[in-house]
Amino acid sequence: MSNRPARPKPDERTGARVHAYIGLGSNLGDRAGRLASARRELASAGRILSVSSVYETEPWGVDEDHPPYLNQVCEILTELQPTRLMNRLLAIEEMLGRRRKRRGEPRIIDLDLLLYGDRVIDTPGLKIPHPRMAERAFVLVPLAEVAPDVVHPVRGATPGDLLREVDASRVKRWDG
Ligand code: PH2
Ligand code: MG
Ligand code: MG
Repeated sequence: MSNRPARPKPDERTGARVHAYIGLGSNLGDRAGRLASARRELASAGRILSVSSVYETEPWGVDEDHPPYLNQVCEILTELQPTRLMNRLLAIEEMLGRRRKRRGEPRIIDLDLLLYGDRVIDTPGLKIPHPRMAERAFVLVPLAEVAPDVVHPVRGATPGDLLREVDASRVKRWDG
């Protein structure tokens, strides 16, 4: 039996198609291989419209001795409601082998829901836009590449606007 996440059931779909942006990250094991597997599995969440370059980035907001990350952003067109989409991302993480123990620990794969159209959601279980995305060069650089005109619905700013407020000097394009 496969442990692949099942295709969305009809009742999980809204019928409305929404552009959503997913941040991918890995700093443990076969980082590029995990990003590639995650991109393949994202097809179960929607149609992949664009994929940024892969960037190698310093660990941010965690112990400095953590290994460097590979980060990337994908744009998808999804019919899943936000909570369903989030649950699917968690299922893909788990299927690729992630087991959560402590917050901020190195991980083989992390899939963050950054933006879901222009929706703003602030519930205990789900916060969109991702609460820390506007401060994170490792998100903003790849997001600017795939969606230079997208507007952060709380800040009213594009990725390029937000990048002027952060240090992106150590976000380097990664060629393998
Ligand atoms: N993710 C974190 C914490 N710090 N730093 C980088 N460079 N890239 C990440 O994806 C990342 C991080 C928590 O999810
Ligand atoms: Mg994260
Ligand atoms: Mg996460």
